[in-house]
Amino acid sequence: MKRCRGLKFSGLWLRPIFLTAALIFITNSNADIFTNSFLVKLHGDPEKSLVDQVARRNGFVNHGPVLGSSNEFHFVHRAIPHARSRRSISHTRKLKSDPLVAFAFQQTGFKRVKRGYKPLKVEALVPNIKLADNPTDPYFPLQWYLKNTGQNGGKVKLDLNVEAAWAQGYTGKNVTTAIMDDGVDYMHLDLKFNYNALASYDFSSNDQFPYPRYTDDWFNSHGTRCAGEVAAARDNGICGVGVAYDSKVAGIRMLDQPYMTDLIEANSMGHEPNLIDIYSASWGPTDDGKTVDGPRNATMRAIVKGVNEGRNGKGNIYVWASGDGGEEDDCNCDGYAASMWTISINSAINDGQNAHYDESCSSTLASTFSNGAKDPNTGVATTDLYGKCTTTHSGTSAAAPEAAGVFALALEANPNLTWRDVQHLTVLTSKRNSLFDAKNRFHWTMNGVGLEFNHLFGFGVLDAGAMVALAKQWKTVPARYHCEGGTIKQIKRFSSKRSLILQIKTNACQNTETEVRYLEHVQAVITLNATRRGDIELYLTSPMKTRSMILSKRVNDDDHKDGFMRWPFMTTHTWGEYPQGIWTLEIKLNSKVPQSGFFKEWTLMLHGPREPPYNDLPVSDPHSKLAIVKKAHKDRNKM
Ligand SMILES: *[C@@H]1O[C@H](CO)[C@@H](O)[C@H](O)[C@H]1NC(C)=O
Ligand SMILES: *[C@@H]1O[C@H](CO)[C@@H](O)[C@H](O)[C@H]1NC(C)=O
Ligand SMILES: *[C@@H]1O[C@H](CO)[C@@H](O)[C@H](O)[C@H]1NC(C)=O
Ligand SMILES: *[C@@H]1O[C@H](CO)[C@@H](O)[C@H](O)[C@H]1NC(C)=O
Ligand SMILES: [Ca+2]
Ligand SMILES: [Ca+2]
Ligand SMILES: [Ca+2]
Repeated sequence: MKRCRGLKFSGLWLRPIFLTAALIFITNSNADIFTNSFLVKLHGDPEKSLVDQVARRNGFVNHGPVLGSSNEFHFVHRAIPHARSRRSISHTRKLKSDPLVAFAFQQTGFKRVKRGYKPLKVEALVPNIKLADNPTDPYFPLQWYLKNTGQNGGKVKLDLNVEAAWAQGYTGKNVTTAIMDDGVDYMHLDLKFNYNALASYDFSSNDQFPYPRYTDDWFNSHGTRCAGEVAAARDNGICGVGVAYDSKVAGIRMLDQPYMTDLIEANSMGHEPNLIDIYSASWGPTDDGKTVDGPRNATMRAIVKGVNEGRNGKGNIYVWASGDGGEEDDCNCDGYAASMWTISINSAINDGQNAHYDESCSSTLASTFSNGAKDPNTGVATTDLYGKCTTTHSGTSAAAPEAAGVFALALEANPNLTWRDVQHLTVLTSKRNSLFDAKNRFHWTMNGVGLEFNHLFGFGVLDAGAMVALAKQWKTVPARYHCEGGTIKQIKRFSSKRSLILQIKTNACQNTETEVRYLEHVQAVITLNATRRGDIELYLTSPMKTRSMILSKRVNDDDHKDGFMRWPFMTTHTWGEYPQGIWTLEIKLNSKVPQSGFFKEWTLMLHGPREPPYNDLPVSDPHSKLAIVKKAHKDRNKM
């Protein structure tokens, strides 16, 4: 953890406790695979020719610096198999004995899966409906997520409201979204002219050309489909149109090798952070409902660096698909989706229900649209491999790029937006519309400052028209602080008969340098174990009485050893609330058979500004969320 103290989070130095919490992840099931990639640190600031020489004389190839570092490099050994079950001790030892090598660390391999891939037939269907002011692209009428006219049983106007953004003149100009995936067919005539080659790279095979690898079943069509949703060209007679059809897409190919490594993820998420504005990821740890996994060391450093330094200091926007594990999984067990630095996006289908594969969790910020209705023509229409089009792109995979497209429109409307501004805009302009839980478990609830949220959908569906309008007049939110609100460290037993209720009373670092008065994200960093991890349910209640389910029951998770080790459960539901007072954590074991467990530690981390965030923003609509929250903040300050 030696880099920890040196990490800068949003312009502020953090206490080690939080860093430890955020950086350590349980990596049990992944410890058995070793790859042929090594992280190698050299002494001093060696020139490239010297680095190459060190690599060569030890039998390696130098794949370049890690995160732009001057002394950390990615070495690959061609003679070691890509994946094996033992460490290559002799190769590591040889490297370490080189006088120029400070340390060498062989990368473990783990699984990262695409969200929503199913091998699907390509459609030849070309409808010839044309509407006056609509894009003339043949698939546009099938893009109900852009304009829902009730086609195929959908709900009229339940869409991203992009036309209202286009009408204001915003189409994504000069904004680049990177699709971190299995490649992008950049020869596709609907993508070719919006392809940003300079910002693209292939980390799966280390070259400049992230072209998808051919397979008979079109397995590697995922990235191309995502790219089309963001930036397919308008009025060219080909396929449909992207949300931000004048924006650029970069291809970052990084999912197509036998195992994922920390270095591939880190290099991808840190690639060209001043050329790339938005990174879209539609993959993550396996959605099997029993995995607890997240970004490793270098990847975590890449995200933090992107958020603090990317986009010339305004911060990169990382958009994440919340996961396809359905009811059986909880996206707070996915450290990428649950991170404060990613915007995780869930999906609704064309009539407003959640999709059956949707995961729920309290860290989801908002939703867009995907497939799942009975009518098979209600998938996501977009570009496909080799010049084709599809109508059946699917999963939360399809939802994340739609959000990336909407954020591209907002960044064109106001290039000054920081990564936090984009999250605030998302909270303030997303709509409940007619989104609902098909199973009637999760209801829309008002938080302490009048913001409506739903455990499945976050603050609702993105509204591009409203977002660009507010983006245009936006004033950057005040500085963010990180306050450790309190810690309970004590071993306490709980069981299926007896829940455990813990409370932390906090003044939110009042009268210190890190005082937080208006919440953004809240984390409960928790260590505990149980005889069955999947039966644990956790609830966090704020001083303003907003109750977040920070962990739901996961029926497949039968872990009985690891539990959670300083796991940062995150909630967005208390956004805008005042953090002072009593926070309550409720630990339940929801099981018919007797189970028990031990609580060990809970640290409450509060994040947000000290100054009221929307003071300088004019209110035009008294019923807007902005008006409601501003009034709540004002009333509070009178108290
Ligand atoms: C992260 O990497 C640094 C070196 O780059 C190392 O010193 C530290 O121990 C690592 N932390 C973890 C949690 O593995
Ligand atoms: C386009 O974006 C780049 C950074 O991504 C910026 O440096 C440049 O000024 C922008 N150009 C225009 C015309 O806005
Ligand atoms: C962006 O910031 C610059 C410099 O602070 C300012 O001049 C400009 O008006 C801002 N643009 C918008 C759209 O807010
Ligand atoms: C959980 O932790 C307690 C206290 O450290 C330990 O005694 C117990 O064996 C652990 N239980 C499980 C199921 O691992
Ligand atoms: Ca390639
Ligand atoms: Ca087109
Ligand atoms: Ca998941």
